[in-house]
Amino acid sequence: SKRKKPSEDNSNHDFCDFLIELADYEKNVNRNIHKHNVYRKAANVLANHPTRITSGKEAQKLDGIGKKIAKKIDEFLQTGKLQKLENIHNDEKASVINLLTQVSGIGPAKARNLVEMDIRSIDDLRKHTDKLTHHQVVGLRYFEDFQKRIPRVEIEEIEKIMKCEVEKLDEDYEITICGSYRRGQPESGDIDALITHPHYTSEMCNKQNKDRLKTIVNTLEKCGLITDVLSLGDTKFMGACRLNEGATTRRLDIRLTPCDQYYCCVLYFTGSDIFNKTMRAHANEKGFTLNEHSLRPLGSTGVPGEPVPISSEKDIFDCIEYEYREPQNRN
Ligand code: DCP
Ligand code: MG
Ligand code: MN
Repeated sequence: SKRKKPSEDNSNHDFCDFLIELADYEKNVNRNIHKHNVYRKAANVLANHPTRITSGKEAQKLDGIGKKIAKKIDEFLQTGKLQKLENIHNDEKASVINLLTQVSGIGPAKARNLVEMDIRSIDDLRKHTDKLTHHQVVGLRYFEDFQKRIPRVEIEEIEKIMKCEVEKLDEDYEITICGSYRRGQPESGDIDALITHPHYTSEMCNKQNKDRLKTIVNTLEKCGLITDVLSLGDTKFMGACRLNEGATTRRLDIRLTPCDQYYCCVLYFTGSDIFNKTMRAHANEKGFTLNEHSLRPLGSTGVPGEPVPISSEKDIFDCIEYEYREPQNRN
């Protein structure tokens, strides 16, 4: 999902808030992914720090916080604000670009494009849907709904319906809700469902498997859970769903994974994205390459070998000598 809200129960949440705002600005307005990642990483480190940081100097001792961010922390502690952010807030064009990127399907380039066509608000955009893709039109239709966080209990209810409906197709399907929900967060931005089946392996690629996800999505549409399709491939679905007719419409992502790739996929899809980056970098240092499909050794030439056989998430950690972390400790 697009809105990443740091947990408000950490002792450094005000620093996290401004760092995330700066991160969003770098990505959405400046299109500087490097700076975006630096700010996100810093916010993440502070969010996981057990005690209140009282100076930039103290912050700089933490992994992922450099001189420039330390200086911002000092400015914030001394003045209660950041001049850089004040300037950004006063920049109308930047603010609108940032707002438009909150619509599902609208990226930084499209947002800038729309602003250049004189679109200044969500209401303006609603008068110009001819300039949007299907994904963006649906994103705009549910703009308010998609901004709302999803409580765990609602995800549990949606999971029950999914399991019940998919079981009717084939009782061997396994569904795991991943993402921030699996990491134990009290609320999520969207629902990330991973589906696997014992007869679906990466070696087979026949007609029956090609239609598996489409058949699942079809069933979930028929029962009224899925309301809209944003995109649908053989292994990846993006769309919208709702618990019942009066309920808030939610973003739903589904991934279908072969059973031999299940653990790498569950690890990937559980995240967080920052955790994935860190773990993949560690895998590289240990001479492996890790992605959502497999863990493979890198030969001396850097060419990946055959996938390591994996039968649990912990196997992946063990193999690259990374201390195991439960999902709730992967935030
Ligand atoms: N993911 C990743 N890198 C990305 C995007 C996603 O590694 N660029 C992985 C890790 C995420 C998972 O996919 O945890 C699900 O992506 P989401 O965008 O749904 O993120 P979360 O579920 O973690 O948070 P939210 O509550 O905002 O949905
Ligand atoms: Mg999610
Ligand atoms: Mn998602």
